[in-house]
Amino acid sequence: MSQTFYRQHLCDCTGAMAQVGSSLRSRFRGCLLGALAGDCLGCPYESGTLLPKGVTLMENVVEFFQSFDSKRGASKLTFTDDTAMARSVAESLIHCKGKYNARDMARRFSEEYAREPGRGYGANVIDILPALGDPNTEDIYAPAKTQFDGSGSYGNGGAMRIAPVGLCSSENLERVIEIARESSKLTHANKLGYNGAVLQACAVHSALHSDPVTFDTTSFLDGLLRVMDRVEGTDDLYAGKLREMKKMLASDPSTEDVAKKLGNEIAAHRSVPAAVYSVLRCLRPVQGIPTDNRLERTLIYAISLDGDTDTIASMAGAIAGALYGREEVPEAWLEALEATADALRQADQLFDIMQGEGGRGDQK
Ligand code: F2R
Ligand code: MG
Ligand code: MG
Repeated sequence: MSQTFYRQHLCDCTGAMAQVGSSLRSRFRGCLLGALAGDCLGCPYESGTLLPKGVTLMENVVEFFQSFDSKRGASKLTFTDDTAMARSVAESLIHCKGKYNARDMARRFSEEYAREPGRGYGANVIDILPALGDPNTEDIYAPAKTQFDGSGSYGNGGAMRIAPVGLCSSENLERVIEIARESSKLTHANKLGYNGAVLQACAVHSALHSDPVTFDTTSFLDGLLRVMDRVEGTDDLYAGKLREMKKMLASDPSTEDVAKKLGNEIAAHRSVPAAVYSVLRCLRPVQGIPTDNRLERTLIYAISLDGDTDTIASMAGAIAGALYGREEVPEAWLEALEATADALRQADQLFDIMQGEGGRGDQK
């Protein structure tokens, strides 16, 4: 099933697979560094920004990116819950040799939160994180099902942390979908929440195995559409947004209109599509963003959508980093951001595990 499914649903739509070992390692690094950078650089804008009169948000973000290097000095730009949880996902996958172990991952979420509760976690998820580390919790998926009177959270907390799952199978997309869905359900039992994570993980996975030179936007979106049509069944929420994106990429609306159409909020269905769109729009130059670096352009654009800036930029950074690789990450970021060494280590360990499985990573 695995390779056939992959080829039918994604690979044949996204150009030749990236087969070269060193370049694939670079993409693993680019993915985790891109996610970290989006979180750290988007964080100062998450709670809204008081803009000087006559200055647009995009102008302000461009200025921030151009000047943070010289302004930072010794203090690092810190990460938030997005990275705190993504690091736990990565660490669990590494510890379990690329396999998903629900209890191990849940315990890591809980311990990470207990260690540093002030990383800006979602207001409701914190109610269940302690139970995820309690060995007396019989059904590890049960706490999430109690959220919001039993409807479960549709926050973007499942999607914001899912990038390592997109890296964890070389050809088996079915496995990526399953781990994304199941691991999100540890905290997000609402289908909008976990399906957002599925879309984000598949976008990372597809970008990882696409050739940035021959990248075809329509094929990339068609691949994701096939997945989401199947995953969502009769719902047409994420699939509908992907279809809408095709039209938007042709008409090129303002960032304000993109935020209205695709969202920029804390809900998964109002933020994951905006992240995917940011990557695709920034394949080509954007008026007002004066950089040739496509990863940097993507983060500036994603933050300029306003709203849940750390999370939308982090998700966009993960996808763009997987596509462009470590080479697109400015050296200044490595100096300025917290925990870049951890991101590099985790990327390398995940890469080595996937290579150790003969590049298959197929077994559960
Ligand atoms: N929490 C934040 N930002 C708030 C400001 C942080 C501030 N800077 C600080 O430092 O304190 N950001 C982080 O939260 C988002 C991820 O949230 P997650 O993990 O999904 O949490 P939760 O609690 O499950 O959901 C978040 C909110 O979504 C609404 N919601 C979810 N499901 C709902 C449902 N079924 N019905 C109604 N509302 C629902 C609620 O308002 C939840 O509190 C990321 O942005 C991350 O950066
Ligand atoms: Mg955050
Ligand atoms: Mg956020």
